[in-house]
Amino acid sequence: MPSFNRQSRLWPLVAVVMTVVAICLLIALIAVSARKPGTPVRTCGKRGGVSIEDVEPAQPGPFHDLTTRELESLRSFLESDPDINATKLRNDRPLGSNALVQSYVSVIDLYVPPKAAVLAHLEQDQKQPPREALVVLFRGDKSPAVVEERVCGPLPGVVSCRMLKSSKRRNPVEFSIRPFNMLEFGALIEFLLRGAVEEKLGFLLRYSFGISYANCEENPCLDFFTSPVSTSLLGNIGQRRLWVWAHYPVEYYLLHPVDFAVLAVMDDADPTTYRVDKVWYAGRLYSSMDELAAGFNTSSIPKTKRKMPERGADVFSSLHPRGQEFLSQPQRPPRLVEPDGKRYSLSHRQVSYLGWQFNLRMSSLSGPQLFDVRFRGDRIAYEISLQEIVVTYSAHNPMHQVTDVADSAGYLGMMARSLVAGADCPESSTFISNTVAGQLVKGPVRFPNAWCLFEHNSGLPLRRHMGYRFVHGSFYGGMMDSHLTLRTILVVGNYDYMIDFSFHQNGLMDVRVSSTGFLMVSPYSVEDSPYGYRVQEHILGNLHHHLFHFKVDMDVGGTTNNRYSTLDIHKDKTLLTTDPSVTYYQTKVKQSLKSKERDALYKYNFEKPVYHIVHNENNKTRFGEIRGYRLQLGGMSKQLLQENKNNERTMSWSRHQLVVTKHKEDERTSSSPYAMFDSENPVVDFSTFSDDNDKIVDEDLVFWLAMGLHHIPRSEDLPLTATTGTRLSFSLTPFNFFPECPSMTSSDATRLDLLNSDKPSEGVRIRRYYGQEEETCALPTSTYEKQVKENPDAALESSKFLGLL
Ligand SMILES: *[C@@H]1O[C@H](CO)[C@@H](O)[C@H](O)[C@H]1NC(C)=O
Ligand SMILES: *[C@@H]1O[C@H](CO)[C@@H](O)[C@H](O)[C@H]1NC(C)=O
Ligand SMILES: *[C@@H]1O[C@H](CO)[C@@H](O)[C@H](O)[C@H]1NC(C)=O
Ligand SMILES: [Cu+2]
Repeated sequence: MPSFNRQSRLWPLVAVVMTVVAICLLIALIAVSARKPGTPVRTCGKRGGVSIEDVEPAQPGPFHDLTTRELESLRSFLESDPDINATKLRNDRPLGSNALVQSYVSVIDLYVPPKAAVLAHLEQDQKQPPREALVVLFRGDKSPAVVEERVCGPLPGVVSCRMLKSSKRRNPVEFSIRPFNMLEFGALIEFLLRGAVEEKLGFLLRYSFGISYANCEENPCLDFFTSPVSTSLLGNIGQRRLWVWAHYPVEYYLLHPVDFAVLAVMDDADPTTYRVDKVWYAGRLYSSMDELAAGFNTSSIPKTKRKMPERGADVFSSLHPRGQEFLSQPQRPPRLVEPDGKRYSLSHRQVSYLGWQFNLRMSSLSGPQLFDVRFRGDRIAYEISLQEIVVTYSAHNPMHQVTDVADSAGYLGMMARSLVAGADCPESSTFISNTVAGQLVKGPVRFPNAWCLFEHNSGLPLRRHMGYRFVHGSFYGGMMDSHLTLRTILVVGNYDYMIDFSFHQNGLMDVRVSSTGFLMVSPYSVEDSPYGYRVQEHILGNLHHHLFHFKVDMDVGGTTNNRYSTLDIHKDKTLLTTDPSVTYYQTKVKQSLKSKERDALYKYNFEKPVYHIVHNENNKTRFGEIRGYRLQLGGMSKQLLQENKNNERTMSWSRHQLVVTKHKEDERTSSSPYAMFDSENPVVDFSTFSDDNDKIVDEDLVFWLAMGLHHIPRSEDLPLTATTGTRLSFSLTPFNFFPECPSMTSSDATRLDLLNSDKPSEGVRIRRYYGQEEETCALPTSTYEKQVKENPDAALESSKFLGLL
């Protein structure tokens, strides 16, 4: 290439660079001279006078979680009452497995007072109903052993613990279908794995997998995971069986199953009676450990031989970053800033935000719950709560085949902890604690980061329009969708379920669930291949179905006098208005009022589009139209299991995407912590809620929503399933409730007009109703690192984890 040519290309470039440098210098000069030397830069977010407090009140309201003081006095009562005689626990000494044959407290939760009494208190200034606790007691001391559910109160000075009575669930409950607990797992390790299994099959495990259940103190030793065998498969509610499968102790162990499992028999409360029924090894089932050992010794059976994977940062299942990063130098990702401080407040678990108000609480049994959700003074919903999380797996191998987990057996609310600022939630979040009690800890345990609350914009406009006009000139009006989100993440074994409640300025609120975490996989085999794909050398990701159930007790317009209608969109065969000789097809809307519970069992039908509306007959719009809220279902999923067979019986709520019932105190929850095992005779059978076929016109209505997704694992689910693509949601949307979009009152808006509509060239007026940004503010520094330094348990809570479930 001739040299003059190159020069002629270089010169313009040099000129551009010089100009840019000069402009930059000029800007810097202006910036320096504008700010007086020595003026400190204000930290962003320090302005604003709202109050954020997360302390326990002396007089907790009707929805407030149990306080430390209440939990402590309740514990003393349970330990001293002769009828209950709960085992005295000490924080410094773990309970031995013989605790299973004593009386002990499995979990304690607030027993929310009856709705009528709460409403009388909130609306008619009546006295607050007494606060009570629900206590789940494992009565290993009784013969036969049972689980008792008791309601204890009034708090804090408990005087009695009555047995919970409900026409829709039995109490006491069979001991065999009790939720999981750590004592049982401890006993499994001690008596079965390190005991009988190691004794009879330790040599086989070491030959096949390189390690076994021996000398776990010094050497790497096999890990284990359990799959419940529900009672419908056993035909006997009194039996308790778990498949206990072996895994390599590598981050993360569930991605390293080996082809070995034992079926543990745990019918009796006394762990010394635990025994092994069947054994699975190298793709075959054996009726006893002796049968397997004999076959192995005579080499008359297939054997398997593997080495333990390397335990390091490079293993495919670890969460250490790896591979080529795209930035040549790391740069910090975008962050959220609240330039003028927080626009929401929190006081005693009550949140207020731009017209919204709600109370939050964490049920130890079933997870997050909101109460008395209001927008601009009107109650929309009395309760919005998670009821159950289910995952049903499919497989050839016997462990995974029967794994249908109903996660409330893990006490969902206890799994809400350790949210990380700058990873799980924006750094600007308010973290909210959760205090729990039960199981193996004496004193109440406080998890500081169980929830996070933050205002953010999704980077999307809530509404906007650029109006092109021929005559009067164009204009623009719009605003970002800044909204408040309350988040919690429940870690149930391998999976992490993120649950978000979001409150938008147009009166819409939505509830989102996303799944992340590790897959539960099978050792790879040809027989398992109809159920998923081989995603790594030794594993296959099994097809499974995630299901979530929510209760939404709607009180639209602040009353308990509601109706449920669908607005059905029909095909309309009509005549062309301008030419009645022409047949014309379009669509029309027809309101269909549902009068009885059995008319309100909704199954999604692609052929019949509908809106679900809850409305109030005595409170229509000024034009006489229905006025209410719409329930938008954004996460429906078809449950394909056979109705009333196997484990499906305990998740009958998953048959319908929406069910509407009349509110009843006896129908508080659609599932129970026994659902993991109780399919032979479900303790709570949701399908019976509609059996009495109550009238649902002008009644207090409860909407039950099921969501889900089928998950066919793929290699990109390694090492973790991502939340993108797993989001499910439902929304409560005002429908004719307000005369116009409520966000019109928001000062978040921006408007553009021409200064002179006849002469666009004269310029544009930009109005930002929140005011112009003038000053610079500094990015607030993260307080998370400091919090963790002061209290390591705020982050990983490892010491507490051992004490709880
Ligand atoms: C209470 O429990 C303890 C320990 O399990 C037991 O020794 C004692 O006999 C029980 N007392 C009553 C009254 O049942
Ligand atoms: C099988 O062989 C192992 C080790 O050689 C031995 O300990 C065990 O007792 C044998 N078991 C049976 C059932 O033959
Ligand atoms: C109608 O609803 C509004 C709130 O949306 C409430 O203020 C008013 O009292 C209601 N009227 C009747 C007749 O219930
Ligand atoms: Cu999944």
